[in-house]
Amino acid sequence: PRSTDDFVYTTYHDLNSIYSFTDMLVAENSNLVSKIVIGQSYESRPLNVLKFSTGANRPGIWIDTGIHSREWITQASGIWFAKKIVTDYGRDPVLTDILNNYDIFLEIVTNPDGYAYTHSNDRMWRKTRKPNPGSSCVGVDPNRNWETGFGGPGSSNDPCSQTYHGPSAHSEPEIKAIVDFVKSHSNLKAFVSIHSYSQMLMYPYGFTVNPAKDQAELHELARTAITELKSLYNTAYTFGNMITTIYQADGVTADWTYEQGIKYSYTFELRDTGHYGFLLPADQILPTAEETWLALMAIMEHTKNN
Ligand code: ING
Ligand code: ZN
Repeated sequence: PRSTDDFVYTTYHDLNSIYSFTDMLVAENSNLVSKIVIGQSYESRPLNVLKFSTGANRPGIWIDTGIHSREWITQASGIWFAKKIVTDYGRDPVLTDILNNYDIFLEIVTNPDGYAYTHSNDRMWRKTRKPNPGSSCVGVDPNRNWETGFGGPGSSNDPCSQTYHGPSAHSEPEIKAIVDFVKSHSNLKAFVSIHSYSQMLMYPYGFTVNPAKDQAELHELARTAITELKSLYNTAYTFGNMITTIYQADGVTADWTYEQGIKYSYTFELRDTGHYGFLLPADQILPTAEETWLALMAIMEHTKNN
């Protein structure tokens, strides 16, 4: 494709194709979108974040997809969200109002080494691709590598486990780059990390059963968001705090971002509930992205109004 209008949103794309999509989107919309490189992956790939901004010194909303590389519906949805934002700005009054007050940051390929590996070697690769000294097993679970609850029982000490937490908190360059970005930005108001699959919308905590101090508000906003999502194609989501909705998970993204003071810290698990699992057919990309966008809009609108 020579423009993002020609780009095919209804198939899965490899890493280079996503990088070229990103560059085209920035070139076509340079007044609205820029590319920030927040760091490099272990294998030296750029960690690209799209910044959608219409003015200086705005608070921010963060969205990431693809932190687990095999969850292909999430990167595909992220691509569609990026195009949706540039299409709707100036047309959809709610999104326009959001972008006139907030910057949106979108990291589409949060684990690029893993994503490349899902194309070249192993479609089911989840973790990073950093070797583990003393083990023949490669990689750390990037959703167990965060400082909050790091090393707890909802993660593994075993480098061969899919939930290996890594040698220390923020040991993975892909995570450290986000940590540094969040701290230096210091004014993010919402942080949404997108996974698949299970059709869930969750808020902190994953590491403790103690309720988050904003639990009541986070719960009601989650209910609103999944009601919006369901209105499009009748897709049913469950919602609640992570530890009761899915299971105890220690060192996860949303617990750390919440503890940094980002009240609207959420994690999605997109389609489906297990029939196709990570191998969701490409004909579900468009409906999944569209319905998820409605939930994201509900979260962003609430963030703007609070
Ligand atoms: N599942 C998530 C995992 O990392 C999760 C579930 C997400 C737990 C967020 C806690 C917080 O285990 C997948 N599919 O990645
Ligand atoms: Zn995941």
